[in-house]
Amino acid sequence: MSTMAPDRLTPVLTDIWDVPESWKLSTYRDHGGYEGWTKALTMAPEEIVGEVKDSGLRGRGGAGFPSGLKWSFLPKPDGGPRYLVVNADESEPGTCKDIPLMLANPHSLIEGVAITSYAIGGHKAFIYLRGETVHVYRRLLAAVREAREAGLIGTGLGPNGDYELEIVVHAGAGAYICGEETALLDSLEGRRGQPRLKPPFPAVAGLYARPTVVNNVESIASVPGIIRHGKDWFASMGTPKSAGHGIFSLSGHVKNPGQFEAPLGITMRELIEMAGGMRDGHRLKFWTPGGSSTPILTEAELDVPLDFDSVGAAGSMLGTRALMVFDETTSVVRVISRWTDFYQHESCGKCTPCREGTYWMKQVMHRLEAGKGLPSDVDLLLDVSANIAGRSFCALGDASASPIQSGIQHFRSEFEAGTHTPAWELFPYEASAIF
Ligand code: L3W
Ligand code: SF4
Repeated sequence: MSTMAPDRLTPVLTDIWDVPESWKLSTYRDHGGYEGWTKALTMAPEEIVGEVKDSGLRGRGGAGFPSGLKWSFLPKPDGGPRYLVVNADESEPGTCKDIPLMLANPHSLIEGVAITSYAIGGHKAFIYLRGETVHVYRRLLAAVREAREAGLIGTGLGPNGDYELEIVVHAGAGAYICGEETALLDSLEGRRGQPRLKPPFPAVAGLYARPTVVNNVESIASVPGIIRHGKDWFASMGTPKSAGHGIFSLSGHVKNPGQFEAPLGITMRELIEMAGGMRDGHRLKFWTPGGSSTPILTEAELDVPLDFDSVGAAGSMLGTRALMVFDETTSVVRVISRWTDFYQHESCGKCTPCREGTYWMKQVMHRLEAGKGLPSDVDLLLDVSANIAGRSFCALGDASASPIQSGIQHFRSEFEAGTHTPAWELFPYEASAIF
């Protein structure tokens, strides 16, 4: 189910989600599907890149990097292959937008893959999916088959019949780190998924060391609308530096959790209203803008526009717009302890600060949760997290530190409540008194 912000925008990504059999090619085509692809095939590839660049589309996978700019980083064609890889490894705690999108309207992604591949001069594209989501895997496979049978992908495409495109759907083995783009590429190549050193960025040396564009599902699914309706249409939504619309996934203590499509720049207060408000008789305690990886915020930030710059200025990150809502019944220590378990489990082990640091943070969080922490534990957490953030090989390390640091910043007393004064400090003795 998707819900639109009233009077804010005509639904775009979620427009047919509630139509019966929305995932079928016929349904998508009845609602203008593949018109963007037909139009794109009459355009020069560089014209498409320019259109997406000027639309202001920024990556929807968390980092917000300008999509058209990323495509333009690809070196000039040298006759060798170049690839589009779609990052469909959605697994950020709280994020639930790419999987519903692929289930409800897989053809919007496939159309975006076709347009993007054509724009970058690629003939083979991969959709790297989280392995556990078998139902999504089947739906994508069926949709790719439908598109191939309808002559929308495959061979003999375009007015001159000289363009061809193959789409491969690949199911990973289910590791959060494989959402990091270079770990994803290693995994796709058949290796253990661990991040690569950047630069070189994938745009220069990606899959099989060839130029590769890696984009999130929602970024790619936004491309058909831009081509169909034009860059100005897209840029007219959102804010000047965070253009367009996006899917916000709300979970937790609201009355109607779910996906809400809205222009970037909408506020959390408005989104909570769209979700029916907080549970009856309860009030907001804290929330996350982009899942557990982004510093938590409180009631004070309810009116911050949810765009890349404003959320950054408020001390957090827009990230994947995974808005987890917690009311006053929630123990902040317990929540952050669960998230720390997650990061410790998902740490790939490649670098020491993250591998060791997440382990120690987990031990300390468990002590505090059980009310058996030492008085020095809160400062110890700050010390360990400061030695992970900015010192790890990839963003997972930084992400593991952010809930602890922001949690202590906002709710230090709750962490301190989990400490106790050890017996040896309550009853100090001089060793000389015994011997
Ligand atoms: C060429 C340059 N390309 C940057 C490209 C780069 C990548 C994109 C963004 O992390 C965030 C992270 C999570 N030449 C380039 C260049 N690029 N400079 O631009 O790169 P970057 O490094 O800013 O971010 P990232 O490594 O992609 C993503 C946050 O998202 N996050 C996590 C989301 C989790 C999921 C999931 O569940 N799968 O998406 C949530 O907030 O913490 O900060 O393509 O190659 N000079
Ligand atoms: Fe692996 Fe963590 Fe280091 Fe990233 S920060 S490379 S996940 S150990």
